Amino acid sequence: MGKPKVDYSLYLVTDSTPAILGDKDLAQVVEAAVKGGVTLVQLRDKTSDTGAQIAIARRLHEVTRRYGVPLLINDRVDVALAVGCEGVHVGQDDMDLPTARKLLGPDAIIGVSTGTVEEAITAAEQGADYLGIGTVFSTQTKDNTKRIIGTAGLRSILASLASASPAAASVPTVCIGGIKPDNAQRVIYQSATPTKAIDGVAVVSAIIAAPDPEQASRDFLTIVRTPPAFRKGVVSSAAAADVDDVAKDLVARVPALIRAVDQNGPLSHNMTNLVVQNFAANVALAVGASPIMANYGEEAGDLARLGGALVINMGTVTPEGLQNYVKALKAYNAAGRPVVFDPVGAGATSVRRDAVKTIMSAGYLDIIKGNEGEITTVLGEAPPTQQKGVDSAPSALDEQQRAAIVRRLAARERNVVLMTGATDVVSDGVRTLAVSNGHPLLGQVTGTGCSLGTVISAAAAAQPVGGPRDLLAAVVAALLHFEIAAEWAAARQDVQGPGTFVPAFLDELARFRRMPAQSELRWLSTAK
Ligand code: 3NM
Ligand code: MG
Repeated sequence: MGKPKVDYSLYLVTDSTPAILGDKDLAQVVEAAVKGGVTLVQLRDKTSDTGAQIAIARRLHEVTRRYGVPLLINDRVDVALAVGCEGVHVGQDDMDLPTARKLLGPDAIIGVSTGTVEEAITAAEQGADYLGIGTVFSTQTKDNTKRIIGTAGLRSILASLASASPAAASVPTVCIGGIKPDNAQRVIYQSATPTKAIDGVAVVSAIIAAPDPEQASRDFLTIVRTPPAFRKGVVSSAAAADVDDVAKDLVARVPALIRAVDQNGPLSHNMTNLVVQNFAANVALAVGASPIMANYGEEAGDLARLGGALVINMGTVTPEGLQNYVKALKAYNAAGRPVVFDPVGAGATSVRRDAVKTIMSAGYLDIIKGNEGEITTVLGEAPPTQQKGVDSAPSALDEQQRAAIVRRLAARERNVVLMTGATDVVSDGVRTLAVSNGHPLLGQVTGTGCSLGTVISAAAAAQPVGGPRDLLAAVVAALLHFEIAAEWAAARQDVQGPGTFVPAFLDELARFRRMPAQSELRWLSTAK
């Protein structure tokens, strides 16, 4: 006999409550799901009497055996023994793993629910065959969930397992809780550490409550086995290179990236605040992009197919606006087009902190840009100074601390993060660099920071669809275009202050985008 080799890719956990199963027959739903490609099934029934559980378990086992898929029983070791199925899944409050192992023997598959690093390492070292890690997102399906860990929590548990011991490093893992077709790829991608990734996803309602469980399973399996559209063609940096080499390499590519915006005229779709719509649209035009200021989420599906990029700027967030951001974010993720998130005033109010959480659990944000307080808030730590408004406060951190925050957030989200300030810090979690271009006049005109998000979206959108795309390089190009144009504008004779600066800045942005030769871009070495 021996232990069967298990494929954890798509793990179906059952639920027989009317709210989820409806009036369907559970055995028929499971058969449809297994036909559709579910690779593992767990009978989870928290209410039925023992006799009824054994009866349904026998019916399910008859189905799963025919398709060569293992059947596990939630919690009930006695039911698993009675039907002779492949194993059990135990929670932290159920029978302990060593006892279950003693009763079921070495060949049984025994999985354990874990929600913390300690629980995960303990279960792995006690010989769990796999770990269920959750709860990832809030879910209606389980009423007593202990904690919502998000993709960041999932990633930190995987990272701890990877370094704890050989048993912990090699234990297969699945994640559970609110996993749906529209978030599974992002969860798999964002939770992966360099040495450990989840082996599959466990779902209840996405399949059991689906009108056609066979089709739902088939579609879900395809999704789980396909890399996300939003990472298509994106180059990833394997290891931190010498910072001078990184800067040199990025700077060398800046002229071509600026010209790409000029030549391609990419769409920059802005869902931005009421204050900056006009200015941001003018900045987009000045750098050669094609702006659309469209705040209605229903439009985003069509707009995402036009090959541009989206800016979500929550500067004047409202409940309706938040729903629109979420719709647009999902549409751009599905189309594989970049999203720039500007968490304006993130630390200022509880509404904004909640908005950040809602947006970040709704989709993948390719690029996050903000000032020191905003980026620190997004990382989930108290901002260094209480923010009074949406404008930048003076820096409370030194450059090393700022770089550490940016690098940590980018590594956690597996994206690109830019923290603006007198010195800007940008990182993809591996490559991190500081840029000290810019001019104080930028701080005296409203909407400049927000319009930088627009320029970044244009640079991100101008990268070739099939790749190679380097979003860190796009951010650096946009930042240098923006800040050096500001320096040139401020240096002009006709610029006397913030009023005359604005038209000069637009002119210099437009002039800069046509400056072709590498030799004219020597000043770019100011990036370090
Ligand atoms: N266990 P859905 S969450 C059964 O966190 C279960 O351990 C969880 O249902 C845990 O896929 C959960 O419908 C319910 O969100 C998952
Ligand atoms: Mg349990």
